[in-house]
Amino acid sequence: MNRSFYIIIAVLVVLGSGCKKMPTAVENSASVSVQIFDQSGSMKVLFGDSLVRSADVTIRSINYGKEYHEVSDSSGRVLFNGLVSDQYSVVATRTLSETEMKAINGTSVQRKLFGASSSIFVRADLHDGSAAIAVDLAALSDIVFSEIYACGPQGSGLYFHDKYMEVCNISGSIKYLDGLVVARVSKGYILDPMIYTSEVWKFPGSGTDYAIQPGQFVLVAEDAIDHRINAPGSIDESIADFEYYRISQPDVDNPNVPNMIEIYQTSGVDWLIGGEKDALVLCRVPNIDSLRYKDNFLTIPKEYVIDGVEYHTDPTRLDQKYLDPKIDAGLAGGILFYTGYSMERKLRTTVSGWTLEDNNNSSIDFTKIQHPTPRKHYALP
Ligand SMILES: [Ca+2]
Ligand SMILES: [Ca+2]
Ligand SMILES: [Ca+2]
Repeated sequence: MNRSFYIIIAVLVVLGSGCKKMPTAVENSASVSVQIFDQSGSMKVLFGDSLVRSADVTIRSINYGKEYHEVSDSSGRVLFNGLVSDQYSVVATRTLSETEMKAINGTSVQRKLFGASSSIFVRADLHDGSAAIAVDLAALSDIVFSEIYACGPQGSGLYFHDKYMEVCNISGSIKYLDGLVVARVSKGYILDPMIYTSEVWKFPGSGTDYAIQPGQFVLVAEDAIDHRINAPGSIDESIADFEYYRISQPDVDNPNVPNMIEIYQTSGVDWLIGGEKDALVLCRVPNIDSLRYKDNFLTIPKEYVIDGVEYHTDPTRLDQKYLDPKIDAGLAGGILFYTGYSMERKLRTTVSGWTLEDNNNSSIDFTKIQHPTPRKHYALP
């Protein structure tokens, strides 16, 4: 997924001139045509031009949350009708099969073309909106954040020790969690190649100790205990696969559950992600000792990021994002403290079963769920 080399260009061409009157058109009647162009040269090799055929294109109204999905035609174009006037985010994805990749560069390694924008404006009184999205080659993600539960349970006072993250292997083969880094993002620095992080932990293991099967959900708990004992509205996390344990603090350690390894954390008695808003990244760092401090942050090159999720109480506040939009163009969340809600990546059915949405846009990829689903998915039995 999040490789820095895809380029996002979105151009909105609105026909018509400076109309100062209020819109008079009927709502839900706007339309926008989106054309997808490939910058990688892949389509040119396969079809002789840069138009992206069979791309999955999803647009989402930023203020109303309505989503629309279409597949591009032979001219790389999709037309969305019946839209409400709003600002829209757009993501376009086109999987390149092993056969196609063999023709393109001889590798036979499945990839995808990916591009996105969060600044398409659609108005009901201006019917001829059109936009262009440029896509480029991106890696297919293998391990992603599948769920983040952070707000604390309902009806249990100010209890918040039951936070957890869950990851899923969405590739088709066995992967290993060993050494994967989880970090809290502190600062944006969109033009900086580094991410500035405050809490950095890694999975234990020396390479092949902790396998994650395709489709497996792995629970990484703040504390791997049955939280219902202390907080009736909470859940049992003694089933966790890993737990965060701060050896320097009065933290609890379930001896049956392997501990995450602390790399850098300056305060707090435990791994402590924000209850209402925060940003997390999952990184594959070749050599953890190579990471450098800058001011009070441990910096991680963006090219090491394999997934990132940002959430906020108000998911329309894209102006307040910490995380580079190339890593996560949107915001999950919409959840208040002590309401028991969680946020989980949506499921998409495929010819071979299911996968999780991964458009590098948490507004589209995640949904708010009433109850956490540790080691499971809300849409699966
Ligand atoms: Ca803990
Ligand atoms: Ca433990
Ligand atoms: Ca889950």
